[in-house]
Amino acid sequence: MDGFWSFSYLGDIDPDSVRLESIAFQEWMPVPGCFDATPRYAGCRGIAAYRTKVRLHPCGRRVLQLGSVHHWGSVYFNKQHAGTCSGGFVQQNFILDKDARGIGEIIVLVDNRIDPRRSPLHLDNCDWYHYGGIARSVCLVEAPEVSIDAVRIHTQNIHVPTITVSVSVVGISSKPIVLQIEVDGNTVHKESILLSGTLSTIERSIDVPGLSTWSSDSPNIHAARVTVDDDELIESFGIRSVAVVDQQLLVNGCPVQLLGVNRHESSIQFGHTQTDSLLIEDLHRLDQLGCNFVRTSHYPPDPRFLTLCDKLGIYVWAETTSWQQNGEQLSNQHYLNAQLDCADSLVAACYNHPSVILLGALNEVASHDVLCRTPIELVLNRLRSSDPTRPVTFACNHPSTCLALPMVDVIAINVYPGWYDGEIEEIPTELDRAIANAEQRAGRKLPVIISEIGAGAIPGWRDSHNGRWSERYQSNLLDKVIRHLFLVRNDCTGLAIWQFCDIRTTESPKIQLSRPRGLNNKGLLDEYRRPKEAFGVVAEWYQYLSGKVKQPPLLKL
Ligand code: ADA
Repeated sequence: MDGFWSFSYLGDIDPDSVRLESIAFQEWMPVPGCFDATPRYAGCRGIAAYRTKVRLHPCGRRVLQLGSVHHWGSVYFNKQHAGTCSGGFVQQNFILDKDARGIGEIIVLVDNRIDPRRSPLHLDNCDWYHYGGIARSVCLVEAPEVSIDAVRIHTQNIHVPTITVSVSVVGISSKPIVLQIEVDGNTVHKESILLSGTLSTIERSIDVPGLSTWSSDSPNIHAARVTVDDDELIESFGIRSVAVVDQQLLVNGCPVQLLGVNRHESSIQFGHTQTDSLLIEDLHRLDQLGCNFVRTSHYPPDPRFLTLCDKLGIYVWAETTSWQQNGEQLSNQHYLNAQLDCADSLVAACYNHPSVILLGALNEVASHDVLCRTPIELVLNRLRSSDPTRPVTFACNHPSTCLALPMVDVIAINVYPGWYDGEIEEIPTELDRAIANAEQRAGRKLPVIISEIGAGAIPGWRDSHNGRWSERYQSNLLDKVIRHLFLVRNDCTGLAIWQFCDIRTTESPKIQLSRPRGLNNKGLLDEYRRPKEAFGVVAEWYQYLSGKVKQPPLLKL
């Protein structure tokens, strides 16, 4: 369904007041795309209407899959309301009338306003621009009455190897259905099954001898083709295990060292929509940096990015949508329900991607506030119960007072010594202090990731003082951080520098006043993905630490 849809910007109105037949669709807008990333609608916040038409085919089940609506949407099929969605960054499915024939009309009303009632996960002080639109692809699925809703595959044992395949089947049938599973073209399982209800989950453990494992160094991907009678679904997967043992994060039983960055899905030209070209450009930049790790901050990532990380062997920390909620916000039931739904959607989006080795949530929430303790526990346990195959964590910026660190599988600390407070010379002491405090609060030794650290640099600002906002200050700070973590301490599991590239930030004055140009300027690249001085410094370090070059960077005087 991707392409140019009819479009009309309706403005700051109540969506319930919209009369579909009165909308004059006189413009065109791309889907996927963010309408407020275009010059004409830059900065606009209100209701936008998208419309497309599609030839319908006879089917037993018709589902509209919206890849990501930002950040509230209301869907109509042939003028009949099909449902609403909110939050963005995750796929939303709408069951449409399967008996409709001929040409079908789909209208999506999209609201990019910040509205805690309709879209509780978005707050106007979150430090990224909340673009609006239909930011990821749209598909119309027309399937048989008995069809496959989802296939989940995880590694039960890397040594045989053995996989567990879980097939969700919708629809009822009076006669047995035939389930068949092929891996890389070879049939590995076939059976007849009598379905027990309108939604059945069939789980089978299957030995697949000879399949090669997935890791960052050898990112082997396999294809599973699952058929149920006339329906089929193909899913890629990898054979790999993830575990925490003492202070180490193990992939396939081997300790990993994570050399990474935080990456927003945001570009100054396309908003949250990532073209194929942008994804490949960013992955080339990650390769130039020598990165083997990306934290997809601060919301569920585009599955297309995960597919590329699977293929290229880049480890991923994926997390729910969240940013510095306080105790009152986090303990609000409406917000918590939205956060738990987001956790379920995150698990569904990441499940078959071997690159995702960590699940996160609740970035920098007020974890020192007793009001946050139970909500954090509920969300982390929801992630664990939905996906027991991956460790869970959250990025904590209260390492000395956090009440939730005993709940994580991996300690992750956001800390900005030398930027928000103190000077570069104090970084080693401050890092050691933060790590010691977090370990004390966690009550046990765990793998430690510095999940955010960095400095702002205005592109091109080179000044003899080499002070804050200069490119030199940023590269000096990061040099000090990496030298201390990996040469002096050499006991950290990983580092995710904040951040990959400069991005537009929220228009909230509270944030804007500390964000020159209206951007978060802590990128190693500018907003057009052009390298700053620090990009080269980090690349020298990561290439050395990953063994690609023999000599460490020279000490900065
Ligand atoms: C926090 C937050 C990031 C960003 C960063 C900064 O750590 O998690 O999203 O806002 O601060 O740039 O200050």
